[in-house]
Formats: sequence, structure tokens, C-alpha cells
Amino acid sequence: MLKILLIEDNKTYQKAIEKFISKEILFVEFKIIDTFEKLQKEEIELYDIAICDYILPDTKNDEHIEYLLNHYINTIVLTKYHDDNIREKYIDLVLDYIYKDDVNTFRYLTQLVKRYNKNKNKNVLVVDDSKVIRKKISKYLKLFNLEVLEAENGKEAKAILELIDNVSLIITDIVMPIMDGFDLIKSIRKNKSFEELPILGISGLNNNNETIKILKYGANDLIKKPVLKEELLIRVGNLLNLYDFINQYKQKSEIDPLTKAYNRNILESKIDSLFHIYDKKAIAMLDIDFFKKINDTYGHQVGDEVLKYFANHIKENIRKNDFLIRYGGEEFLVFMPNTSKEEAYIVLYKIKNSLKDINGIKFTFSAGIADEGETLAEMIKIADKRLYKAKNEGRNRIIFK
Ligand code: GH3
Ligand code: MG
Ligand code: MG
Repeated sequence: MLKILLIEDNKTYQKAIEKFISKEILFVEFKIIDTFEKLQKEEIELYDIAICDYILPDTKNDEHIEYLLNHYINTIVLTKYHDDNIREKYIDLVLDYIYKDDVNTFRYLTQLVKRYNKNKNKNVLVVDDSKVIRKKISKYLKLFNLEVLEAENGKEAKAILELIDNVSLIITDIVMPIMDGFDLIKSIRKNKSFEELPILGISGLNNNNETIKILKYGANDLIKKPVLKEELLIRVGNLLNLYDFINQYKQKSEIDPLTKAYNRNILESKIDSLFHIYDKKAIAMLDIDFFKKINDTYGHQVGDEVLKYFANHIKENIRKNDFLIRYGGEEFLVFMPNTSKEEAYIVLYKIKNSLKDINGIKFTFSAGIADEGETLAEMIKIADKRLYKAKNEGRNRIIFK
């Protein structure tokens, strides 16, 4: 739940802001107040973020903004004044400074708050040999609700990436000792698991030819030094939005909508690389017996119910680290890391013996298990052969030899 403290005396603005933001964020709660006096009675630490008008009926200057900042709440200032001095004074301290112009104000504010909310627990890796610049960028990112990891050069950055698997963005300087930004970007892009990881290059280079190389080597975007806070946060927001979108899309494309098991796409995108990480692993292929008859007798919809039940039943009996994949119509593959075929047999035996009737329909399955094979394709082939053997020997059995 995102808790917003909205300090605004204009009723129209109050309503519009609440309406715009509530439309985009599902779990959001507003507390709306309209004077500095009321603000001083609030328990500010209860809120995640403050959106604050620059002028309130009971303030002379900007004492209410000072007050918010002294209470360490991330604050967005709204103002009618396009005043450079005010902006200069606050821009480094508040999350953002937004002019009240037209409806675009609400759109921008909503996008900002939405991004802020999604940034929670997201890691950004900041790579720069200058501690001063690292601290400056970190400060801005933390205002934006992001977690920050720091590295002094490309080599350190790579070590962190190997250790921490949920980095959402890399911001990297180019000229650094030991390993520079060019080599870091190239080496990240070489690694398949970081294919989509967004990279923002920061260039202090004067040479355009060199600067543009940052993008050619695979950075997604680029800013020039000195780093301007608003530019940084807007570009960071755009990159994170894109990354979220790709991940959501990817996730959807890897899940079978009927059974919620993974589909075959995950074999190539994930299982293949896991296969080479684990020394010991097993693959089981399970296929429902005479499934066509179930469809023919009871109809396709009932067949679907049987499939859903079967997938669910398998899922309930395998470990968290195992992967259930719908390999074909009524054929499922289970990838089991750190498991021998004998151990896999025990799991499948349990699945077989605890299988229940569904809508009064009795059914069985046949399975083949393998832990031999140098490649994923080879191991699948061996398991599949054994499944075929199980079918030929009369079905309703599990074969691992
Ligand atoms: P066997 O014991 O040899 O495996 O026989 P079987 O009838 O199970 O195998 P077969 O491959 O002949 O038939 C599989 C059937 O599964 C045919 C197909 O229409 C059905 N099927 C595939 N996908 C779905 C689905 O998503 N829903 C339903 N209801 N049926 C499906
Ligand atoms: Mg079948
Ligand atoms: Mg089949």
C-alpha cells in the first residue's frame, strides 16, 4: 500500500490528483490536508511520499517544504511559479519540482508516482571511479525509492553482477581504471542472461565519436556530465519502465495459460543454461494414458479440467527448484536439479499413487526418467524413449532404465 500525504488547498487539484493517481495505482491511500497547521499535526513517518503545493493559505514562504524535508519524507513540490531560484534551491533535495500548467501536470505526476512505487526494492548498480559522483547519483536514485549498489570500476561491477542476481539497471561511467565502461558494456552484452538488462552510460568525453560508441557497444541510453538530476531520473524511469515491460511480456510468453505450467519456450531461455550449471540433474517425461478417449467420451472441456488437475498435482509433489513444463498436449516434462533418476522415481511414484479421480474420471499416466546425456536435448530424448517403452509395456508405469 502506497501512502501519499497530499498537501494542497485547491479542491480541484486535490480531486484531480487523487483521481489520476488512483486510476493507475491499485493499492494507494491518500491523506489530504490543506494547511501548514494541519501538516504540523501529522505523523509524517507514516507516509511514503508527500505531494506538496508551494503556497498554502497559512504560510509566508516555503517553511512547510523545509518542514517536510526536515522530517526526511520524499517530497514532490507542485508550483505555479516558473521561478529558477526556487527550483535551484530545492531540486537537489526534493524528488521533483513540477509546474502546474495543464492536464499534463497530472499525467507527469502520475507517471512519476507510479514509477516511484515500482522502484521499491529494485537494485541499481552505479559504476564510477569518482566517489563524489557515485554519492551524488546514489542520492538522486534513493530519492526515487531505489536501492543502490556501488562499484569503482568495471571489474568490481562484474563481480557484483555475479553475486547479486536482481540488478535492474546499470549506470556506468566510461573512463575508469582497471576496466573501463566500454569493456564493461561489451562484457555484459556478451552474457545471455544480461541480454535485456538496461545500461545507462555517463560520458565525460568531449569527443562525439567516442561518446556514440557507448550506444554502439550496447548501452540503451546515455547522459553527459555534469549529471543533471531531472534528466537522470527521467531516463532511469524510462529504462526501468521498458525493462519491466519486457519482463512482464517474457513471463507471459513462458507460461501455459491452461495449466499455468511453463511452456516449451523456457527450455531454451532458462533450462538449457541451468542444465550446464548442475552436475546432477534428472528429467522426467509424463504423458496421460488414453487421453484422447477422455476427450472423446466426456468432451474437450472435461479434458481441460483433467489437464489442469494433473499439472497441479505434479506441482504439489515436486520441489520449489524443480520446473514443470507442458511439453505437448498432455505431455509434461519435469526438470529436477540435484536429483538422480532413482530419486526422481520416488517423486513420480508418489505422484502416481496419490492421483485422484477428477469429476469421477479415473486416469493414469506413463513416465520415462533419465539422468544421462551430455546435453538437454540428449537427456530429453532418453527420457522420451523410456516413456515410449512404458507405453508399450502396458502404460500406467514409470521407467528409468
Ligand atoms: P497414449 O496413452 O498413447 O498417450 O494415448 P493418448 O490418447 O493419450 O495420446 P494421443 O497423443 O493419441 O492423444 C492426445 C490427445 O490430447 C489428443 C488431443 O486432442 C488431446 N489434447 C491435446 N491438447 C489438449 C488440450 O489442451 N485440451 C484437451 N482437452 N485435449 C488436448
Ligand atoms: Mg497420452
Ligand atoms: Mg501424447
